[in-house]
Amino acid sequence: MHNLDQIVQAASAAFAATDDPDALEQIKAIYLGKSGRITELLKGMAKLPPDERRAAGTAINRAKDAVESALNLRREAIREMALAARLAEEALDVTLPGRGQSRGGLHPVTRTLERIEALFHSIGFEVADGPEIEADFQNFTALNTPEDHPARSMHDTFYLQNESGGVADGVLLRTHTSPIQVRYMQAHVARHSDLATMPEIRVIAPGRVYRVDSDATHSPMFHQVEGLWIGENVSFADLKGVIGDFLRRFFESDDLQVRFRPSFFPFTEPSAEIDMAFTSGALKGRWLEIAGCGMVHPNVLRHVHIDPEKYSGFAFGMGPDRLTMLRYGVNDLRLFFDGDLRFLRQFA
Ligand code: 2NM
Repeated sequence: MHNLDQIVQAASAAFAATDDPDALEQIKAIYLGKSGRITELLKGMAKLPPDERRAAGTAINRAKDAVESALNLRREAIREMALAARLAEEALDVTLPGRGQSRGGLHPVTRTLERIEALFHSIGFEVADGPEIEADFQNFTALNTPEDHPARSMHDTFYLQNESGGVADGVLLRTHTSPIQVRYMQAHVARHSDLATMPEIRVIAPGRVYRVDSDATHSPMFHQVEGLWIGENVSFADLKGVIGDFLRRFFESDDLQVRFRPSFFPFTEPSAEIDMAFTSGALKGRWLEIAGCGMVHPNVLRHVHIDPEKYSGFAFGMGPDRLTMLRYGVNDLRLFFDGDLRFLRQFA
């Protein structure tokens, strides 16, 4: 049957001409499908005289087998080509040198903050935080800051804009971490309805603060840690003890002197600057301004509904950026905030 050989040849050629699995199945249908060429021949057998049917059936079935085996070979070949292509594409050269992993580290100011938190935690202080976008009440009013105080001016404080570009009413970037302490006192009072038996407040408030100021020793964003201890009979003597112990533990040295110099803050009365001098080493004998402090002003206590006749307390605020400069001998504050890895890696 000459015609059958041609069909097998044509099918094999068509299979070989494609490397697409879907196209291959479509070509299969032309030959072996419901009305494919081989199938039609098989159907046509019914019309043959009975004595020719057997030979025709054998020949057609042999052609059908040949087309099927050509199809199977091509299917296998296409599968192997696809696999080879995928292996080539996803090849991984395990002999290439690795990219390496660099070691991370904490920012030097973060290390100082964690150190301060651990030291105060060890003497019973809680660590609190609060929003960096603050309200005028918590940042200024509750802290006994007069309406006309220069710190409230736009020269010193970043105020947020409202949608029409004007100054949003009483919304600002906190200028110190004191509003954290105000919020802490408000929450404490709310928790303890019986103020006569309210437990002591012992809390430190570390965090970022913002002021309109920028030069070698001032950054518009810097850090503060403030501390607050409120109770019955908490005195300035307690303040001196806490600060002196803290500084000796922070600098890991007993070779230091601490002095309290009269000063002024709206939120404390009396108020003082805390100076410190090492009595040995490279900085020996130089007095360094290290913090501000004082007894919490009665008006501050009244603003958070604590009775100043029953409770008193001290507060202090220090600059961990400056403490970090002293501890590591860094002379330019801006190095901490430039993000230069050559500088920062030295602390990792
Ligand atoms: C300072 C100096 C003196 C202070 C006061 C308060 C609060 F909330 F209790 F009133 N917190 N921090 C304070 C007092 C801060 O920084 C130089």
